[in-house]
Amino acid sequence: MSALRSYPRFVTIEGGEGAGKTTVLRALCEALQAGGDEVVCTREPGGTPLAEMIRGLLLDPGHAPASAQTELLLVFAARAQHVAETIVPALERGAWVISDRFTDSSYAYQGGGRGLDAARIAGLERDYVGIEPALTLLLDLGVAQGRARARGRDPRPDRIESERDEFFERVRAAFLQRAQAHPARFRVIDATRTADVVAADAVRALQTLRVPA
Ligand code: T5A
Repeated sequence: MSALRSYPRFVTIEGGEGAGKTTVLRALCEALQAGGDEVVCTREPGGTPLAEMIRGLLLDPGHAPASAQTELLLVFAARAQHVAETIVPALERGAWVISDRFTDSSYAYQGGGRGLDAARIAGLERDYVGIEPALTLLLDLGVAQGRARARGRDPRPDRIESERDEFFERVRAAFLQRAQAHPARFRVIDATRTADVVAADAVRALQTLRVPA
């Protein structure tokens, strides 16, 4: 049995660079708000003032290179604050929480990308996070296509975006492995299609969730 508490209104969006997560986040939040539900739309690293400051440290190209361990601890420091200050209070009052990235990103980037041991990440998840989403939408597309989209949005790469293609191939493989290992929680969405089609798929997946009234 999982040591993590699963909340039925907690949904995460995952994927590599430029996969379209922000675009899907907007579509899900609008769909829930149109139904009159309270929804907290958030992101990682970030989602609180302190966690957004940690995001700045993590992504600032001027801080390269951080050791893989430092990077892991920083993403979990930001996540611990995000969970305590934003996510759990919202879920406890019955709101939806939709997060652009969560712990699966650490398994993919720090585990797959940087090569850190998944057991170590699982220990931090158990000790400092303690919760998991009911639904994770993994937007999957090739590395070259994703990087081209991300560059189209902002041509200046941040510290992690400056990594080589091989790094992002390992990230993608790790995400797909996570999806395979947790089939009840994950839906893999083909993100090569147009933004509208991808968003519609994501909204349909959300509608399959069983939530208490
Ligand atoms: N990180 C994060 C870790 O290493 N460990 C962790 O534990 C966590 C939580 C920041 C970085 O932090 C790392 C991973 C990241 O490197 P981020 O801000 O989520 O995370 O970084 P990105 O993945 O770089 O976010 P992007 O904003 O680049 O990508 P999105 O959100 O996936 O894509 P989006 O929606 O902004 O779209 C990008 C562009 O493509 C277009 C959009 O209009 C936009 O211009 N687009 C499409 N075009 C064609 N077809 C579609 N279907 C499209 N969907 C969007």
